[in-house]
Amino acid sequence: MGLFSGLKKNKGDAQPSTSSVAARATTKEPMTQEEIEELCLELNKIGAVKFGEFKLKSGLMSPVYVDLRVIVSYPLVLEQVSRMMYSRVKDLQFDIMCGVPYTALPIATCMSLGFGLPMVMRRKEVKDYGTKKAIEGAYSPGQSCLIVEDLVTSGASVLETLDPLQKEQLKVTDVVVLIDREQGGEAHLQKNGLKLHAAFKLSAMLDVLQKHNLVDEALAGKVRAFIAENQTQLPAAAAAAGAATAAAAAPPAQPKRLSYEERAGLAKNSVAKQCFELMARKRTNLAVAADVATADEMLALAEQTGPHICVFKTHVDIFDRWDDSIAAKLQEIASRHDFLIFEDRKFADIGNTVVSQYAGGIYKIADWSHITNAHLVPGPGIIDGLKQVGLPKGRGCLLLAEMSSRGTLAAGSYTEAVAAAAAQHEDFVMGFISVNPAAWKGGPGSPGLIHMTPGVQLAEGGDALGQQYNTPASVIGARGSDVIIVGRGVIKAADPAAAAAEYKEAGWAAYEASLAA
Ligand code: 5BU
Repeated sequence: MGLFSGLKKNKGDAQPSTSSVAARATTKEPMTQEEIEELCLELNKIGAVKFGEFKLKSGLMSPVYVDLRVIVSYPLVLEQVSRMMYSRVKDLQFDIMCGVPYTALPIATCMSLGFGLPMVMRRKEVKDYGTKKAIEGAYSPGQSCLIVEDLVTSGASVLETLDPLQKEQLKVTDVVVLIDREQGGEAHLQKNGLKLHAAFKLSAMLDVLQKHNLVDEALAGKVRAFIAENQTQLPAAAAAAGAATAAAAAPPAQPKRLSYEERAGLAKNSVAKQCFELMARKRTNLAVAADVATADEMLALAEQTGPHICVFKTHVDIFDRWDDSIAAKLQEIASRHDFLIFEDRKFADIGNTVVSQYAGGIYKIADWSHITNAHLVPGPGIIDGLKQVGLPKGRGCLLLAEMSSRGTLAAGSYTEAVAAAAAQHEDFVMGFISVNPAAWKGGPGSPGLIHMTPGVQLAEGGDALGQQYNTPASVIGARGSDVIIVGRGVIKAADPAAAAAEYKEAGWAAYEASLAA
């Protein structure tokens, strides 16, 4: 094949030339339409791109599956992929190419061999920064560099590669990818001064497979809806990397924070909508955690703090007495003072069990608590179970994405999986218990979802059993949450009503400051 003739032709080049790629191109012709369709079918056949019903690692179902790592095992496909990607950039002027580690490295290597394009490599290991070169290979400042990537979703990994290239004073204006998932990556790259050249758009691959009767109309519709509903936001770190280094272009504006009123209009769960509306109406983002010893104290606290709060959070299993009249009294206070009730039950069992736990038992939580919460440890079946009970009653569920306690395991990929699960169930999932949603890899998620954060006091610190406290300003400001949950800061105060008023002021001031920022 042409690849190997190209290899022979360029074998003797010890130093990369600085002439344009067009001048160096081998005899290979760009691909014909027929070849393009064949390649698409081939990628499907080897399992690199599939449409159907796939269970993701997070347990969620997706109608699309893309894993291009498998290409390395099919040399002919790899050669065709590199040829097709080359055909998209053959008219561009650049001196060198850089593959994004890892999956795109063999593709970039293949393009390099096939078309005589000098290549550099980016080290992925961040720890090596400073001690070893971030970019390996022969290059000089001022040269132009094409980024080669296999798949673009948000564009984050391309931006991670852009940063070290620009630090070496390489000029980067173009990116070539095999597949654009059409989930916002092109726009994010454009904001960072990069033009995306995609060999395939995911929807075009879908068209080819549909034409060949490998995907039916219904499935194609599902895939299109999935693409539309799963538009990405750029991770904060990647956006910052791009902003810091993107040439003279204006830094990409962080999306302006939306007001609670605006978010009420975007909420899909009825309690999330009520909560945003209530917060705006009452000018409070304070939830009080009623961790008091008896039901009577709990009711008294609801009366005292009711005027200052949007949510009253309970742990009713602390009390030695519970009956329906206590629930009725709490509901009456809630409606008089205009707040929502949140039983912090933290469900964590299989779907079938939580149905009974949520609906029945002594507490019958679903009957009186507007909001409850759940861990995603059992998998998405827990959401389905709770939803079966709660949705007909107009309830909302918060998923525990992070916890405030030291050493929590709810972090990293677990938090990401929770965010993804919420996006799939926005009718019942109203938001998250979170601690630092601004730092989440995919951002804080849909603006219709609400973030509530425990571990809040007026001064930072913690308790002897692992609780960690942040201030209202940090929680609502830098950490990007919506609701502060305060327990001991209010209930242990000499005057809980006055303390609630103070937290209300602090939380609201932080919210207004973040809107103005
Ligand atoms: P504190 O007194 O403000 O520390 O009370 C915090 C409340 O929030 C308490 O009811 C906890 O059970 C609850 N909480 C928490 O502190 N951290 C978490 O990650 C979650 C709940 Br979830």
